[in-house]
Amino acid sequence: MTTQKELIEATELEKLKKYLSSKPRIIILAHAGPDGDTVGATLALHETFSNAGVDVKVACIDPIPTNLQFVPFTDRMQNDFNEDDFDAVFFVDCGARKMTKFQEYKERILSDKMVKLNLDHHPTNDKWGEINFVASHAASSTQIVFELLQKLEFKITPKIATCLLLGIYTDTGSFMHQNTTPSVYKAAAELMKLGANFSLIAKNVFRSNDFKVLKLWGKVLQNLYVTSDGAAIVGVNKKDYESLGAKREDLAGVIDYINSMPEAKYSVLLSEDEKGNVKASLRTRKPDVDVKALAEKFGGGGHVKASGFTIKDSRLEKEIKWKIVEK
Ligand SMILES: [Mn+2]
Repeated sequence: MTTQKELIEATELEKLKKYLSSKPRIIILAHAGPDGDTVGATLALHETFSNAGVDVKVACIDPIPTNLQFVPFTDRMQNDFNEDDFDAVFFVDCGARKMTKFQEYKERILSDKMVKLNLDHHPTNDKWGEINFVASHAASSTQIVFELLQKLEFKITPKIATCLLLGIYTDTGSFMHQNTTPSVYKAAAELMKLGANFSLIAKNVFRSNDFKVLKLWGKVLQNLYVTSDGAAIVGVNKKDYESLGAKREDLAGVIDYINSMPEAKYSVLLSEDEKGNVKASLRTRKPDVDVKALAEKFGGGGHVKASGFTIKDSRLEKEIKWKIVEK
């Protein structure tokens, strides 16, 4: 049995307890373009902290996506706040402060006058807070929040457990990514024991696609081809999604679906964005193929098995094959 390193450092926990006893007014911030992890983590923190009598609010600059509207407490998420009402910012799931996108409007949140709490699992997070709960070995921020709430002995209700399980589900790709460790399964099991509603999460997040998204995916799959050297390639023009009333974001996940073909050496999804650039997502399931190196040739980057790049001021043309041309 491997012993899993703890996610919460004792010194940081003591600092937080001491700080909370000074009755601060805290604003919890999610990152812009919110995903299941940042939404679940911030709302779970908001609920437990308020139940414990902490003066706390929660905000995200962007609206919560439709498929996450089912999450408990979403009505509390503000898209703005007054800096003077707070003493501290609790950044959640933000590798860098700018990920909240609030800094352009709120200078004080970055200033030294505001105490910064930093809870995150991104490897790039260099612990810039006054109090840090940063663990890159955690699969999700919600996993860190779960451990934090247990250590603070705050009550975890079934709704809070649902928020936390959501982040674990989404950041592990429903337990399919490499970050799915024994401790992830253990946390998920404990959250279910606490009453987390996993079928609600599965139904809304992984088994819910609207008509236009299905039509778009159909179009993408229809246009897919495999090159003579075994690359599965497809391109998506702006008009492909706009004509269906869909958005480029609706393509999220389609690359992993294409990459499910065992015979493909690697997969490439090229798509035009709204700003006149072509974006490429690359995936491979072959142990000897490095798509990061390929992306780097085009000024991009990422991981060995999943990477991407952007070609600015360009569009896609399809004759027999897709090609990227200058605008
Ligand atoms: Mn995350």
